[in-house]
Amino acid sequence: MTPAGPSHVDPTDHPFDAAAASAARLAELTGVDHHDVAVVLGSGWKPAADRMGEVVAEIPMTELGGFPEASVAGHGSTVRSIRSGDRNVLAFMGRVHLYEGHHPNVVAHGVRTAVRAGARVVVLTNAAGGLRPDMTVGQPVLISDHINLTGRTPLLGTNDDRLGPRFPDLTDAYSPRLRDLARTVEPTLAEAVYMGLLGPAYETPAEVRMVAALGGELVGMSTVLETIAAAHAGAEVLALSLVTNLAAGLGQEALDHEDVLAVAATSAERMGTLIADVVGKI
Ligand code: 8IG
Repeated sequence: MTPAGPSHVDPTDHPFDAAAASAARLAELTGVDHHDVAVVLGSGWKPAADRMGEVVAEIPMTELGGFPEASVAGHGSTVRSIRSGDRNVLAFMGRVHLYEGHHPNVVAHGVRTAVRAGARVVVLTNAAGGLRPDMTVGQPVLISDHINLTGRTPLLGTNDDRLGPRFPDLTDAYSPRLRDLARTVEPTLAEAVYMGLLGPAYETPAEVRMVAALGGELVGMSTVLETIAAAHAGAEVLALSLVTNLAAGLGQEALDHEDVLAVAATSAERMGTLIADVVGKI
């Protein structure tokens, strides 16, 4: 589980220095000296990257240092530098999850790298299970807040003040300004509270009832640590979930990752347009 890469700075113990090294390497490899907006594309959102503008450079994430080698051979994630209007967008075509066994600082490394590269806005996307009765499969939902039930945080350990404060305020972690802006693109966008769990098993029906009792409206296995890292660093976050299934016990069928991917593929075009339009207005 040791993150590999040319920077040889390990985000686990040195998150700031690792992010600074990766940001420097990013500038070197892309020829783009700063990025304004970062977008993390989760399951089903990758086609969105093709609609955000002109691809200036695309490189394997492992080239930046601090990112783990791909767990599936030949499926290493890349990062794109995209010119969108007068802005430079850094699009991560995939992410690192806690359930893969990585340290929270490795999960947060992409966001921290983007912030070091200049990004003041971080757009996080994911696929999630929906709990609310009005939610339908294939629907995009804005995350208004989260409950971090992973039991982890990228702020664990001695705080490095260069990253952010010891005790960051998360009240407006999911930027009200950016949520309003997203609704100017798509006025029908619903909002929900996302509960982040470790995974990788989907919940039991009893756990889904627990999530609902605690105020969770979406369930997923990503995003919350990235949001904490971004907010800690003073960046604004916009987060979007694609509801790819109803949470366990609420739908008719057993949960299957293939179905999740199929829903995501069907929604890709709409999600791509949505995210591209939002990024264009940021
Ligand atoms: I896609 O139902 C997707 N990711 N925890 N539960 C959790 N994560 C998910 C789910 C789900 N669907």
